[in-house]
Amino acid sequence: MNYTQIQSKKVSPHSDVFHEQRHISFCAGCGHGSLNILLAEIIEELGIQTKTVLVTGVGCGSASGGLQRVDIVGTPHGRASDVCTGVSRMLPEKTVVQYSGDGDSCAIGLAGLLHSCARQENFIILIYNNNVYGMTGGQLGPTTSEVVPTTTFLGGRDKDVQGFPLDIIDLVTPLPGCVFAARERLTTGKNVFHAKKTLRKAFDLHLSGVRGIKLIDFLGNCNVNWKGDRTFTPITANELIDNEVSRYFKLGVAKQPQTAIGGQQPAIIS
Ligand SMILES: Cc1ncc(C[n+]2csc(CCOP(=O)(O)OP(=O)(O)O)c2C)c(N)n1
Ligand code: SF4
Ligand SMILES: [Mg+2]
Repeated sequence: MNYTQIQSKKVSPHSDVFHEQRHISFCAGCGHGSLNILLAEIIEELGIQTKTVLVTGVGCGSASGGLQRVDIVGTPHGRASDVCTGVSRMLPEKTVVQYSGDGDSCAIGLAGLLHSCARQENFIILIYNNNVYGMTGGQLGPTTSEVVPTTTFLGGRDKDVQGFPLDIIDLVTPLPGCVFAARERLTTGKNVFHAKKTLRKAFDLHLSGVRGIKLIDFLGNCNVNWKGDRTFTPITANELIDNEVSRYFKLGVAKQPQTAIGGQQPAIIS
């Protein structure tokens, strides 16, 4: 089948892949919900429900395992890329998808993620980047930007004390085994639809047989735990992403096969 010929539908919560009846543990207005709906829709559109394996990290996004009607593997905190490596090597016919928070993937799980790129493993990585450790209460982490208040550093990152935020796209882009790297934001309806198109690109590339890591970093809010010297509603939290957080984390497609660094083209799986 030529997967790229399948049309992308509008974003809606009605997908057979999405367990609408399940209890959803995400806070109201959290972008984890939007990302799960996008993921379910794309799996449904591509007809890959029975061949998808969703590998969840530890964080608020772990709940995704209860929302998607696909095979699920839960992992210890920070080990999702390593488990994806094992699953995708043992079951190469499956579409393996890592779903992690920024803490899970860019702090405790950073080494596993980077080595997966270096080895040119063959799976898709989705990062929900809310700039904090959301599930444990909103502590500052390596991806916290200066504008996001945290419960441990009330005014957010002070670069004179904590240095600079880590940009995962900058880290993976030079690695030839990472064949697709992009950043999106889950804020307005328009931006969520844009994010869906990029997510679809990553899946299309994967299903067309291009081997390597396809990674998307999704900027999203943690509206309840972004609280330090100020607090937020879902709307003002999303405005902070659009107006300020996205100044620290550049949006858009940073890498795709035509732009592979050093002329090293990714291997094609027949
Ligand atoms: C080895 C280990 N260390 C720490 C924790 C505690 N812990 C659970 S979730 C979490 C952070 C999750 O943050 P993130 O990955 O950014 O996801 P979010 O909840 O923000 O979406 C931490 C530190 C743990 N479960 N296991
Ligand atoms: S704690 Fe934050 S990241 Fe977790 S579900 Fe609530 S708003 Fe989302
Ligand atoms: Mg987080």
